[in-house]
Amino acid sequence: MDLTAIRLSDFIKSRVDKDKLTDYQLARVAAVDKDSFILIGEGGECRAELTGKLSYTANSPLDYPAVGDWVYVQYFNDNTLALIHELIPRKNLLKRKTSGKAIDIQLIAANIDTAFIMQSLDANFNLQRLERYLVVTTESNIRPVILFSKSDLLQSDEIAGKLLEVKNRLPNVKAISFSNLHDADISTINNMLVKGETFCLLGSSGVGKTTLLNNLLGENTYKTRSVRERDEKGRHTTSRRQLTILENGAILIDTPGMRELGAFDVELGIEDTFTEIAELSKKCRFTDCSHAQELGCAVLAALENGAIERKQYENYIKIAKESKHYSMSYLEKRRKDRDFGKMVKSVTRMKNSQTK
Ligand SMILES: Nc1nc2c(ncn2[C@@H]2O[C@H](COP(=O)(O)OP(=O)(O)O)[C@@H](O)[C@H]2O)c(=O)[nH]1
Ligand SMILES: [Mg+2]
Ligand SMILES: [Zn+2]
Repeated sequence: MDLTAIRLSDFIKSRVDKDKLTDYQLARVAAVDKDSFILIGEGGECRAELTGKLSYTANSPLDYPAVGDWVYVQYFNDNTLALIHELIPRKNLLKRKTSGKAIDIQLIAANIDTAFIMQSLDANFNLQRLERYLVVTTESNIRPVILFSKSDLLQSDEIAGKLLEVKNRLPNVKAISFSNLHDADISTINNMLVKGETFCLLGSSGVGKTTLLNNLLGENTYKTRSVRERDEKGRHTTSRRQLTILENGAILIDTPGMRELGAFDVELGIEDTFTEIAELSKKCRFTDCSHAQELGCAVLAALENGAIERKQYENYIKIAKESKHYSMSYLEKRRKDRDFGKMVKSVTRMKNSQTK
């Protein structure tokens, strides 16, 4: 297979260490299932595992391969199994905080050019949640496009009203409505898929992401549902290919629905999404104004006189707080893990020196 088919973009090419290519080949991660991976590479598709060294030296979830990652691999058994030696530095990475109390990171996808942020126009429509997705994608330098699905369920004037609401609140983002039931809409989206780019589908579960992917795949290619395959022992494997090469050469990554999208350390994303508030905050009396209660706060003044929407302001405050909280707790946790690691190592050293 020609590697350009899996979009070895110039950006990634510039990060490949040519010396490593005497021992390793390049491949892209198409699916992740606990410790096992599916890769697409020159030899086509195959299962892969990590080398012991990679697992051993990894000291954060960020060091493990994600869907969309480019990796250095070695093939075995007639190219039916590969070992992943190393990650190629990422262009970007979408991640979220794992649900529950423990603060940890779950990787969503790497090396994305454009994100289709999907909401269905019925019960799922929510501007606050859109802003949250926008913060995270712009922070990662991913171009966001908003897709509102299930337009077949609403009257056209209702749809126009919702699109207007979005335009007022998020004037700089492209947003369209579509239905998975209408072929013309599917070809509109198909035309947005550029050869040579990696797109990903983001949004709550049930909004129609997988249906859209299947529609874009059309009749000529496999359907994602048929990916349930048997492993060598005849068991059904549950891992599903998440990265797909479309006929026109674009790459599309489907992601499982996300209940929480962690806004870790997303200062830039917040500024680029809440542009009005960011602009106003330059006029606050204090440069470190939190826009919560300070005197001379230009944001609070704009809120008072109705220049910014209260809902938008509240969402801004919420995401900004979370971002601070998660990045602090995450750093704290990492520091503790590291200290614990050091302690284990020094205890081991002590033991070793005692037994000598
Ligand atoms: N009415 C309507 N139903 C849709 C549309 N797109 C998807 N669905 C239905 O919504 C449900 C969830 O779709 P799915 O693609 O699995 O959503 P995902 O969880 O985002 O991948 C399925 O029952 C689909 O048939 C649409 O445009 N209109
Ligand atoms: Mg799905
Ligand atoms: Zn302020």
